[in-house]
Amino acid sequence: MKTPTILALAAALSMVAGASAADSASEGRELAQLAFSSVDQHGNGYVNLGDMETYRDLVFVSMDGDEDERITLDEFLAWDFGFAPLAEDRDRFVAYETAMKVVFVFWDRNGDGAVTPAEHRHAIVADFRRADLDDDALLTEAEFTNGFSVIAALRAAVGSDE
Ligand SMILES: [Ca+2]
Ligand SMILES: [Ca+2]
Ligand SMILES: [Ca+2]
Repeated sequence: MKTPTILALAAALSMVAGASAADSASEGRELAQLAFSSVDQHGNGYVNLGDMETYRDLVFVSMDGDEDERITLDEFLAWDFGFAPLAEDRDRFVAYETAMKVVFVFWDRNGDGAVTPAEHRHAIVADFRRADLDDDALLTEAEFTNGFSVIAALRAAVGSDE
């Protein structure tokens, strides 16, 4: 009875592994699209700076575990855009964490080891403008998923090239 059970388990595991390998190429992109739909609360396919600020404020509050209006590196690393499990699956966790630290250093403009709401807002507005390729003050899903710095950095770190 043991052998069939082990074989069945092995077959089941390889099916799971096969499925996750097939999915993983597009997972980074899907996470980016998911992030976009969270920002695009009206579901109309683009976001403006107001949508971004609403979302940014929610994200800031959810990252700020001790509610002191400052995001420390630990608080930032504890927060997950959804990329951490993907990074682990792909043995890219070091690259992922490095990307997160780089983002944090950019956000922490005065280098005091914490990101304030003003620093966070400044960074997100700058990222928005950089991603807005046609300069119409709106980000389409493509502009966001390909050009928004945090998302682009995390996608690159986990090896999502699509
Ligand atoms: Ca805090
Ligand atoms: Ca700071
Ligand atoms: Ca645009």
